[in-house]
Amino acid sequence: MKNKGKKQPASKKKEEMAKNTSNPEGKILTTNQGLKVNDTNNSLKAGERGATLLEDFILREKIFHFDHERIPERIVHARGSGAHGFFELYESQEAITKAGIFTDTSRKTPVFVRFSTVAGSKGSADLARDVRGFSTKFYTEEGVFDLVGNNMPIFFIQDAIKFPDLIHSVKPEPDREIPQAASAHDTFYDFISHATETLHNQIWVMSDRGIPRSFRMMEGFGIHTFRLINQQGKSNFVKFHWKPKLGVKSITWDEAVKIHGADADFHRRDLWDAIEEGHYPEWELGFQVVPEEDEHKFDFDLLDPTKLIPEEMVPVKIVGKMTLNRNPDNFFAETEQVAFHPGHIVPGIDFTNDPLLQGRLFSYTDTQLSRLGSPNFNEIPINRPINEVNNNQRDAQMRMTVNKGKTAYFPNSIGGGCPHLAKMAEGGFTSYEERIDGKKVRERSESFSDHFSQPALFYRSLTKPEQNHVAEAYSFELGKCTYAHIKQRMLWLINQIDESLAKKVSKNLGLEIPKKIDEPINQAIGADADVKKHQPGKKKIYLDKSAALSQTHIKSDSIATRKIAVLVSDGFKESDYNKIKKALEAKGAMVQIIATHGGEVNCDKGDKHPVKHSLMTTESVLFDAIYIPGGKQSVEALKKEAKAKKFINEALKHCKAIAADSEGEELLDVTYALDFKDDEAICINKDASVFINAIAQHRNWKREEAAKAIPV
Ligand code: HDE
Repeated sequence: MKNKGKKQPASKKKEEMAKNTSNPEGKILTTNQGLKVNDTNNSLKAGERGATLLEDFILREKIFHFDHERIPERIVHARGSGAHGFFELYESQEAITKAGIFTDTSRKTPVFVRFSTVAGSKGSADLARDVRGFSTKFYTEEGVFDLVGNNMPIFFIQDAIKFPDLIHSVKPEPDREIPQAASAHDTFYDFISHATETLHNQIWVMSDRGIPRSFRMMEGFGIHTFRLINQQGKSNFVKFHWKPKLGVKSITWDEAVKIHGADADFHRRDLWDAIEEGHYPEWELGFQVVPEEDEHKFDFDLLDPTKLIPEEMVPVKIVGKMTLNRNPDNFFAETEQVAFHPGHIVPGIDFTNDPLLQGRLFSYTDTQLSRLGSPNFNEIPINRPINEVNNNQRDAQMRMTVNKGKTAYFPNSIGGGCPHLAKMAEGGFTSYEERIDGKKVRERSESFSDHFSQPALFYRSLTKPEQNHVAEAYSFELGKCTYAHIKQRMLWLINQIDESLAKKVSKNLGLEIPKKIDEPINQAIGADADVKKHQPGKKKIYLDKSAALSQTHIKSDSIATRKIAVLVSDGFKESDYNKIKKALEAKGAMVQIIATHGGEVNCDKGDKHPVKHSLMTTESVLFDAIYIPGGKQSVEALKKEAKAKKFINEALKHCKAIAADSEGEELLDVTYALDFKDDEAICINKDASVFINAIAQHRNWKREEAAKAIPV
């Protein structure tokens, strides 16, 4: 691995954590009390075959610690993967914010990022159709700033008080604890269909965004409108965006289902391997800035987290770049114990009254008490800021800091008044002075009531293949529901978003789209009132299409880190292989030999090449493209292997690029590829550049309809 042993750039956070980092190299085994141990395999017994003695403190300590190794998993976003890196600013943004990370271009701010799925447990598979969490901890000179976002720019609900209901509905059904990490079940759609504000986020989850190819190929969004405050105290509204350098790429549902079995850790492995290989993923940070005076100029409310600001209305201004370049040393200590909080902000950034954000400000500290067990979770190395912490908070379980002195209160004279208050010139934080004038009410603003315009805009903005995937996703998810009235209610709602979409889904479900929904139960529980308030009459078209909503919008010609399977057996033509390998690796792709057997495989020149996987131990869905070099003997052996043909047929069905040279073509001729010879991503005896271009396109969706007939 290229990155192994490679000296990492200095990071203040790495240095700061070093005092808690332990390396066993050359060390003697001890107990937790520092006692050197000379036998950790045999307990203390009364005679060789005798009973174990209670006295054995070494045994007791080892088992005691083991018994308590687990902590509660996160109630949401339990399954995740993290990495370290840094953020660099392109140009000072001092006109709109005084935050040091956004004004000082000389800084290289350390970051720790955790990506996650939402619904599944800690051990669930990575490829669930779900929202992905995208949380970034910036260790700034002025304290920790957490940007706790998702890979979709909007959220399901408008008010934090509905969050427990949303999550209870999507989690496994409580009587049978089924299904794991899946939204395709009755309780979720029961909830969704009665809370129409969810429909926007829901249609994003049904799109390709719900099953990313890689964490490295996802956008990230802060979702809520935040504030940026400049040195003069002026506030502007802002939405945060992360744009991946590798473009936004997804996989198909059929692949996801198969990857679940072939490699449940697909995303985690992908991130880890890319960083180990030195292919550091990068994202650019962008701001969508809205001056305060423009707050009410939109057809939607900026405080409503179920709405995005189309990039055509407010462009995203790119301000800097984040690079992830270091894997954690210890998953538990870092990725599991990291505690994010949207309330961790620094001077120059502030909140708005978005009622979802306001509720989150309570939840994220509270949850750490049950998860990490103590209000001292901020002292855990991964959570510590790189600047000093001084205050009068004391004690509690697992306190690490040894505070000196007599005073733990303010104001004091005995302790010289310390720690003293920060003056504004010293970077003291003050909240933005927002004028608030209103009645105390338990209500939702009328300006939050349009639930259909933006899901409709999203669907209109997708390309045809993307739209088809949405229809298929709804058909699958609703097809898994067992209550007809829930499916019908969903059909009725989808019809309000887009009639052509509803027609496709209704055909697949074998159910009519209802003209109206009239269920006595909904009247009884008051749910109808909510839906009736949001009839399609409210649908507005303030923009025909927003190009940025289609994930084809962020272009990337890079094939860096794409995995290419080279199918061979003994006797393969080395000159074909070398030519393609050289060209692909020059562009950063990962080329792996998949052979009819493990160990080493002989080429036609007699040289031995190491086999990455035998056909038995891997699957087509784990690769982005396939190459078959010539060599009569090799191709004849592959033709006899059913798995080799399945490998090709699956890649074909999933619209991937396939290339073959010389006799390699004969293998394609015994697969369904024979019917796709004119396909632009099937490259037979073509220059490597044609294959590279086909891989960069990610998928040839033009093949999709015809490829559906391939029975794999
Ligand atoms: Fe979270 N969310 N959330 N959430 N969330 C948590 O905090 C919560 C919301 C998000 O990698 C929990 O430390 C409430 C929106 C991410 O460690 C918890 C509401 C967005 C992560 C919590 C929301 C998110 C979490 C569970 C409704 C996108 C993973 C563990 C008001 C902007 C962080 C934890 C990580 C985690 C509560 C809504 C993103 C329980 C009450 C909106 C990426 O505190």
